[in-house]
Amino acid sequence: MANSKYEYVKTFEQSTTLLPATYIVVRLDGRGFHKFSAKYNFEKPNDRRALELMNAAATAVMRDVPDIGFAYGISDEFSFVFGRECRLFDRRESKILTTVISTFTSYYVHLWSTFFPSKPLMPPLPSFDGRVVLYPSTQTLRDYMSWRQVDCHINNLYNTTFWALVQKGGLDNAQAEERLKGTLAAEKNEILFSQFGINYNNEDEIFKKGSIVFRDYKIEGAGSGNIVATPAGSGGDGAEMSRTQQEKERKRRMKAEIVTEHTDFIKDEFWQQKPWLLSDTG
Ligand code: DGT
Ligand code: MG
Ligand code: MG
Ligand code: MG
Ligand code: MG
Repeated sequence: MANSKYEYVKTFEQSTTLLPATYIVVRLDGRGFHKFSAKYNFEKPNDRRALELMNAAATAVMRDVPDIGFAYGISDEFSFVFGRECRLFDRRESKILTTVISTFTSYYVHLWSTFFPSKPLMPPLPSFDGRVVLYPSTQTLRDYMSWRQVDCHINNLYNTTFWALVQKGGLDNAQAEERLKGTLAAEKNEILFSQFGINYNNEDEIFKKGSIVFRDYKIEGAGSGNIVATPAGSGGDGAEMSRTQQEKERKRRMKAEIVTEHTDFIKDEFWQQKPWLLSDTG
């Protein structure tokens, strides 16, 4: 394209390049979902259809953006994790963030009617904001993940007890809030059990643990037996991959089945069983 006298305006463009060798986390969150969930009568405290819609949208994002290693969702939020060696968009922050947010939002709207067939979406339509956070080590990334899963647990125990007091215990919202003020987890468990016969341990895992979405190479490799899993976005030994290697890795990711689990990943076991999710170089 010929240069025009206007081209100089490009020099005003700025972009942030994300630090190399760090995990990239994009966390998105529904805007005003307090109101949005009320408008569509989401079940309280948890609406399974709403959570499954979030998971379906996240799965679609992972299919469209193979560089994403895995994702974790609770409530109206989802965190997408890119491996430390990820080269997507030369690690330009705005490209990565906006691609994830807009792809997720599109699929959320597109898939809405599958999960809420009798509730057509009407404006104001759902939207999501997001941020990028970098984690320099596997430990800090795992602590980030654990922070979100602990949040899921704390919120869910609170909400489950709160709504039991309101829906079954006849308290109004303010009374339920007052009843729970300052209570520890054990007390909430006790209220649930002694007052309502609910054993919190038997609540659905999707509510207690949230949803982790990842590529399951084991299932894919079960037949051929020779799938060598490498950590997300890396050459396995921390070395830069050649172009052909990168292309091969990309194809392998695109072929892998994307699965959702509701499982504890604060303990080591989950990560040990899926070594391709984390780079183990520190
Ligand atoms: P924000 O994020 O600052 O724009 O504002 P909100 O209203 O989205 O607040 P946030 O993200 O802190 O909290 C999520 C809200 O979404 C919270 O009010 C509860 C609601 N929500 C999320 N999942 C469910 C669900 O499964 N059932 C119901 N009833 N509400 C839900
Ligand atoms: Mg927010
Ligand atoms: Mg929100
Ligand atoms: Mg939220
Ligand atoms: Mg363009």
